[in-house]
Amino acid sequence: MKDEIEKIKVESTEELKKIQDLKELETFKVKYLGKKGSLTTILRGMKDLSAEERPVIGSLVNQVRDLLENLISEKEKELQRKELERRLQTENIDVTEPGKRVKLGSIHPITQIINEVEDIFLGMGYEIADGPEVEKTIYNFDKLNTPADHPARDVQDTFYITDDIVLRSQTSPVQARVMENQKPPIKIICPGAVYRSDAVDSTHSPVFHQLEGLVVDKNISMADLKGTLEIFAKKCLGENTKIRFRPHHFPFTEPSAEADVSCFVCGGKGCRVCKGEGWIELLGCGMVHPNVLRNCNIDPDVYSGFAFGFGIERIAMAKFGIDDMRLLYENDARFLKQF
Ligand code: 2NL
Repeated sequence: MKDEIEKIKVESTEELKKIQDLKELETFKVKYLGKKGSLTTILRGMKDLSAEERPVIGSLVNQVRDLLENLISEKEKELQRKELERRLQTENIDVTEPGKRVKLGSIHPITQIINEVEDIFLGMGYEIADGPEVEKTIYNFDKLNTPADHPARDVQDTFYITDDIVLRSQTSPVQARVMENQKPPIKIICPGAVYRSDAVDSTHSPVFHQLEGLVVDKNISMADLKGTLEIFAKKCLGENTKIRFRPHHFPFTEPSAEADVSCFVCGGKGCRVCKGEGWIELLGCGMVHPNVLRNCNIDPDVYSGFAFGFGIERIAMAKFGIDDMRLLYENDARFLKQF
């Protein structure tokens, strides 16, 4: 049995020298020291030895096992070092290689129009106001002089969350909130997403964008409204743009009007963009209804105001010559990068 152990010692140390990688080393470990390994088998066979032989053989096996364990651990460190060196040599990164160019996106046409209109009104001393898109009916309708039986409140047109919470159908509730919380003078614009229960087609989307403006102060008149919107139209669509006002009705303004601008493509002669009319409908506007002022704790005998509102998509489509609104929401880079 001594010879057998000696043989295992010589053979295994020779074999270990030839091992090249960690996987081979693991196989080696199992072969000699594993549950069914040759040294373990010898230890198991010791029960058949005499009482004199047993301690001698036992200590011999232990010596060889200790030796192998030490050699294996050294070999393991050596192989790990070699593996690290190999990886450091092969996995090096050429930091001088040019990087992959990240494609730059472009500003969405809707955002471009919002930015442009914001700049025009900021230049006239307006502030930008923001508010919730999930809104109480009292702000979306009641305070804006749109009573419970008004057709605009129909569930057919508005997305109701509960009986008294809706997805805002206009940005005016933001203005009602500002009037409640701030004393005049008020000069604000409110851009943002609004929601209406419309079927999708080339000119309708259940989510679109509006920009409304509001001025409240002492002695604000229809002349201020007309002057302001004329300057806006010229700055937005070109200095030669003319503007005209037609009587209209909105529940939150009195009097109310719609404003058209001379076609910025043909200058008024009539073309495809203005459908031969020479004029393009731009926005709705009017003098803030006294009931609206009162509902927002502003005394209509002291203060007056004007307000206006328009759809951003309509302006973007007219300005960029886009004939289908759906293109604005599909996020197709081939379309968007043209603007
Ligand atoms: C349109 C017309 C309009 C307003 C919006 C407004 C807001 C307050 C008080 C009074 Cl808080 N008026 N906003 C007024 C007239 C017209 O929008 O066609 N929008 C797309």
